Amino acid sequence: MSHDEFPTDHPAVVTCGLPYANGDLHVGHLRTYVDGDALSRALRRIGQQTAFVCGSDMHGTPVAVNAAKEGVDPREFALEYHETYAETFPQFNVEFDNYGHTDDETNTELTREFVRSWIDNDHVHEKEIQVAWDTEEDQPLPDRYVEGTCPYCGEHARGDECDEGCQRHLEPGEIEDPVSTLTGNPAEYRAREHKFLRLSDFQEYLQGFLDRVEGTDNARNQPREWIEGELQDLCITRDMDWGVDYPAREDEGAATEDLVLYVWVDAPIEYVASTKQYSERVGADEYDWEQVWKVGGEERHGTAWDDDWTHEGGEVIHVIGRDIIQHHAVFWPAMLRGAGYNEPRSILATGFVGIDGKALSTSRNRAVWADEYLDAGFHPDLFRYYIATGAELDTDVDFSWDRFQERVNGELVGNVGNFIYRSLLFAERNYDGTPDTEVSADVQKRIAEAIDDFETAVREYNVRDLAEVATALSNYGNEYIQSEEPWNLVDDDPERAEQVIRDCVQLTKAVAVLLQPVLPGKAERLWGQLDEQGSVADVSVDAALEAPPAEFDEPDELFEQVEDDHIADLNAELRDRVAAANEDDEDGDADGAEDAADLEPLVEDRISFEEFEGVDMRVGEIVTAEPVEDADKLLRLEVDIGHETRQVVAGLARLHEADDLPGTRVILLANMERAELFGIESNGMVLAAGDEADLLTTHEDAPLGTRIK
Ligand code: B3M
Ligand code: ZN
Repeated sequence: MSHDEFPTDHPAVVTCGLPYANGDLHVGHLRTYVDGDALSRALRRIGQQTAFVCGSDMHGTPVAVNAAKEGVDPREFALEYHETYAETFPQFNVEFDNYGHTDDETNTELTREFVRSWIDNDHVHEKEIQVAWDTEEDQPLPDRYVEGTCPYCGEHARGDECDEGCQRHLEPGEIEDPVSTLTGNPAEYRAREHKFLRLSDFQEYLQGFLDRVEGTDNARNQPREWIEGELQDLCITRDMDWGVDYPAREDEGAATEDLVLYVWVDAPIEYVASTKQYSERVGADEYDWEQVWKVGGEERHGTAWDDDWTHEGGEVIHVIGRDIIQHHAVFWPAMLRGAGYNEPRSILATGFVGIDGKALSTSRNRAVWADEYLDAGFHPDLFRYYIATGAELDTDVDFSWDRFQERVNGELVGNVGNFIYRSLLFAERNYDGTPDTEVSADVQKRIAEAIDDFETAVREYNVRDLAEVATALSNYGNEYIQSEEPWNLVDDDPERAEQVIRDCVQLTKAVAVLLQPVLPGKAERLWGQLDEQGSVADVSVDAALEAPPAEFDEPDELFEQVEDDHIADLNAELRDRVAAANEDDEDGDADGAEDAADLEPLVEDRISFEEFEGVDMRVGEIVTAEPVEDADKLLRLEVDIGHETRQVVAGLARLHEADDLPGTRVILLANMERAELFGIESNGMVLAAGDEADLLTTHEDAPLGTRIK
């Protein structure tokens, strides 16, 4: 059973992962919202009824911990960030139809309904578990109050997520070597009663769900591994004050009074609550949230959907960061199903944003902040274009001011802006607007192809292609006008000149329509330059083929050149900031302790020369370097060590650009035990120093394969 092609007869909702209301937004956060916004606009362009909703994530330890650091009440703290976000998104032309928050009444009420319905349907049970405890503070340590080692991959992890390693969700009590983030002391484990959602009730259902869900490959494939074997129960309560109270039944007793719901319970329910608020505002006749989320509701509950699944609800499309796939592709569908709600049609998990070839790091202040971008005076659409077209949706994008300048100047100013300006200026000067003739068959056909490509891109959720359809069309226009040289034709062959300009004005209009999802502000301005009535946000893609107004005024340039000086200043600012953050670390700043070049103590035990001789290190040269699918940190390398070329999997992806590595001379530990990482054999180890993986090398030209002694 597959889904109907867009546009369907059902309303759609596009949602974006909710930002925790706990700090400033940077370009890494913005990616998901830009992609979600562009996709929702594109769906509308092809005639799909679509709402675009989101809200701030107000609860949980991410908010509580940061509020406590500032000594403020978490509600007050979160509300302030919520308001900032609500203002910032539109400044990037990210325009939600509704932007709520998880602490508002619609959401808290709906959350209680969900949980009660799981209880009524016998999916919730109570269990005694071990929770981390700080003995000095004498308090429990939920989630971000504790850190330790991930039991699945051995990386350093937070209490409820392996954020630096395998990205898995961790249940209370699972983390190894727990340490309190409050005091830095090792934590103890203590027994507590908690409530659990029995995910194993949904095991078979989830198999079926993963077979039919659409979206990016990472979101559809990674969860398969997580649902192998019996699914672990999901602990849905926490020992905390800040959050939605657990909606206990009378017979559940007083023990539940201190429990709030785990933040990942009420957070995704905000997708539904925000849709509901939108629907209540515009009226159910215009947009009915129940039709999207509830169709099939109660009576469906308890029946196996795997075989007889039919699509009755609306089209629910989640755009999220790729670190929260498990929550959306495993927990959330089970939560929905357990309460009789409709399931997501698609999950799009976006890649991360790096800065200048390295991972974005807020602790090192290696980030470009939302405010900083806006203060630099650049139009939001330039950033949107860069991010949306910088890579496929599920792949990481690197942000650098240099590349930003290069792409804006080359693609937007040089290609799109240039074509539009010369076409409209020529049209206005010679014909006061659109020449009075029909579009040529060739150009008509070329635009029709672009519309097809656009529709395909939307159906494949390919935001990158969406924008590129318009730039490719403009490229075509540039070549066309260049080869026809209408400026020479006006006197020699006025009819031909008229034809060429008529075509170019049509191409300009088509560019405005097709560019709109990714560059909504610029498209609107272009629409105005053509003296079109109404908003380009209200037309369908077919408008690309409709005649432009007969008259319009002289245009002005749509895009401005980004100047070298400006970019040099921004680069210097970023460099100084990163350097200052590193210095703070070296001064022993407590917050940055993880980043400081903490020298490990020298190893006391001496080894014999024979033991050293057992270590076979060779001079090598990296021949190829490429990312490893689904492993953010890893690169697959081929290293030439004279005798042979070795395949090595190395944790360099966040610290080195794969493209820069070939040709680099390195030292390879050649008799390292073989290992298998993400299904790839690693036959050796590349030596590197420190957190930045400074690669060891030789300084003269010892031949490849030379042994290090
Ligand atoms: N607030 C942010 C994150 O983990 C988290 C998302 C909730 S989406 C329902 O990326
Ligand atoms: Zn892990």
